[in-house]
Amino acid sequence: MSVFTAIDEDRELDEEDFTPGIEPQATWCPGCGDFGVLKALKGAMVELGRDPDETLLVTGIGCSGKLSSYFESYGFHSIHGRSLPVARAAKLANPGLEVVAAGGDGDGYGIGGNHFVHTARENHDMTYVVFNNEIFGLTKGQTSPTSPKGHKSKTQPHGSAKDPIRPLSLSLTGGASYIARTAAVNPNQAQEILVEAIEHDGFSHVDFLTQCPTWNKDAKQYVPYVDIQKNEEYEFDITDRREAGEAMYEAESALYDGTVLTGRFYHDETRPSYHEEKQSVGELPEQPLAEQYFDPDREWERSLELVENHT
Ligand SMILES: Cc1ncc(C[n+]2csc(CCOP(=O)(O)OP(=O)(O)O)c2C)c(N)n1
Ligand code: SF4
Repeated sequence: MSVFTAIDEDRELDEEDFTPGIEPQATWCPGCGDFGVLKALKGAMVELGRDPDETLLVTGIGCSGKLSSYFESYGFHSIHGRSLPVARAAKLANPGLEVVAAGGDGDGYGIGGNHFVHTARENHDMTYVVFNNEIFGLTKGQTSPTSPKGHKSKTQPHGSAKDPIRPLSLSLTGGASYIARTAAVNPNQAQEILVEAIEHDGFSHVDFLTQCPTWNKDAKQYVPYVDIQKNEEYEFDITDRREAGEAMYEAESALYDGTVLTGRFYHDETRPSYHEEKQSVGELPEQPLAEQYFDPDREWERSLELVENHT
């Protein structure tokens, strides 16, 4: 529970509570998959009964990065590829916050790839949502780390010579304790997965397939998709690292051949989070940083002082 809670706890929340009172509420292109992520995230928060003022959404740069402006909660629109270090710092300072980080495939698997692997390795308790549209959207459709081999764009006019990154396998190798893939075209599954990911105590990685009708019209592989949990052919033990790895390998190989396997791939509920580990060896204070300087009687006074000192 955050020390900053201001909302009546008995009140029932709905999606409007996570909708900021600004116009326009989103400037993504018509048909953009990013709308699906926003909708699923709002739905998940309502289902979980999380208050906007107990939640922090940190984003990187890109069309996906705009999510923190379109979602009502504490928000931090950070720099390209750096949402995870910001999110980690905030979570350590105030573990009562529900922290969600988000960004594009270029943001998360390209420029922020190193942070991705190490945040997974340390198992920070947060949810990381990567909008995977297989291109750089905001900068007009250049080849990204998840673009298929041979993908032609202004940056790779003769086609990409590189195999795309395997984000699920990378995440597992890194050490993430919850890994799933979902798609904007499947809002029910997306919401279910986000609920599970947010509830999980540890690093949850959700690779969210999103369509970009403006710059990536060729990406048809999002449909039809298969939910591996609902298809006996793909049965495996989600808690077994080796079996999960094999399922991911299959999913990541099939994606570019047109079979989209979505669902939960790995769930380890036994591994302690970074925060728990550090606290158990006495490396983190009992009282989090955010609470050490919190004085409810002086909150507004201090805010005013801050504003006055910076104007
Ligand atoms: C350090 C840095 N390098 C490059 C850019 C330019 N830039 C802005 S958005 C973007 C691409 C974003 O693509 P992606 O992360 O895939 O997100 P999308 O827009 O597709 O959601 C780039 C390269 C930047 N803002 N900062
Ligand atoms: S450019 Fe693509 S990713 Fe960006 S808002 Fe438009 S459709 Fe969405």
